[in-house]
Amino acid sequence: MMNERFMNSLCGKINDRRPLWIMRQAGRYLPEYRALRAEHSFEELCASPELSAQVTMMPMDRFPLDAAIVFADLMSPVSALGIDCYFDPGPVIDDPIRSAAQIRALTVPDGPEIAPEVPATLKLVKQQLAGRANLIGFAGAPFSIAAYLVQGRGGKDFVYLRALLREDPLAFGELMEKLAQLSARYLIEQHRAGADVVQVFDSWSGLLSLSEWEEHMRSHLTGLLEELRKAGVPSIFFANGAPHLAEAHASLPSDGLALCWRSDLGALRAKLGPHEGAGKALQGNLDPACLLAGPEATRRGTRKLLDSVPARGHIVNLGHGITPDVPIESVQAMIETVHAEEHSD
Ligand code: 1CP
Repeated sequence: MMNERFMNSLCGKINDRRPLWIMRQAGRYLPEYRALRAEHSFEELCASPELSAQVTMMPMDRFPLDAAIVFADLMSPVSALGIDCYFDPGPVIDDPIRSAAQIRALTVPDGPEIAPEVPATLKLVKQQLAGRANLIGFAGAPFSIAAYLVQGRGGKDFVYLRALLREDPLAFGELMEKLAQLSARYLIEQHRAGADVVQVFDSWSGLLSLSEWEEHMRSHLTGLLEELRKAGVPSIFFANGAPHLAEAHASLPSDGLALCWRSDLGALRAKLGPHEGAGKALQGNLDPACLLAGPEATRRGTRKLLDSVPARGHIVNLGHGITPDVPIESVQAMIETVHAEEHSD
């Protein structure tokens, strides 16, 4: 049976119920993932399309989710720029990009040369899904990839990237432009390989003020999303930790906007107007901490979310990735609550 609920909601069509998937649904909260990780490093999993496809399918085989997201990482495409990146457990770059000369030296390769294992994984997953759920490809937004490239590892405030912006805005802009190109080419290849839609993850966009974002980021994100539109690739833009940018993000040329739990999706829907074909799908945004709090708290949180956001054009998800220590019962409670909703609009 074909399941197009996710794409229907993205396009603002009426559905029998709201679609649901979970950011980071293929990860460490699953015992079968932890078992596979006991045998293989994260890099080994990512390098093998067979293993990546197996991990992508893990949550799909366990739960009736409406979309699968390809197993890869935000940093998967950067080796195509000639940058070495490894995981401990998050991304680490021993020789971070901190100078204009390093930025100038980066060249963006053609699409087929960018992380070819990811399109190869998508082809395998597409076959294995056989239409029972939609398939999502993804890449990082320029600012969020740069956060790791410039800092050298994960963090909370990415002060080296913000320092680069103040010290040399031209070099910062060149880095954003190259990373936007990289993501656009990579995402078009993922769509060709079978992704129905692609999600652009801007995990660190909230670190800029609205005026800095308007001055330094809007044009790069618009360029990236316009390129996807021109190539016929449906897109969702995800912004974490950036409620002050929500309306600016809503005006970007993406088909859907996903926000973290700090934003009020119902209030945003009221401002944007209904999604009836022309318009924007909204995705999210249950606090992942509800799942950690257990199945009862998850049911309450999910019901509240469903009550506060009109069903049409709403894709249910968490506001950020599922954390490794959540009980599986909480995931089941979230799914059951979404499935139990009486269809109202
Ligand atoms: O098994 C392990 O130890 C590796 C843990 C892990 C996993 C499962 C990492 C390292 N990445 C991933 C997979 C991953 N990463 C997916 C695949 C889909 C899925 O699991 O369902 C996706 C979409 C990502 C994207 C990603 N990686 C983002 C963007 C989304 C977000 O959460 O904001 C970011 C910021 C990363 C960086 C990253 N990779 C891994 C870790 C632990 C981190 C965070 C590092 C940090 O900032 O501290």
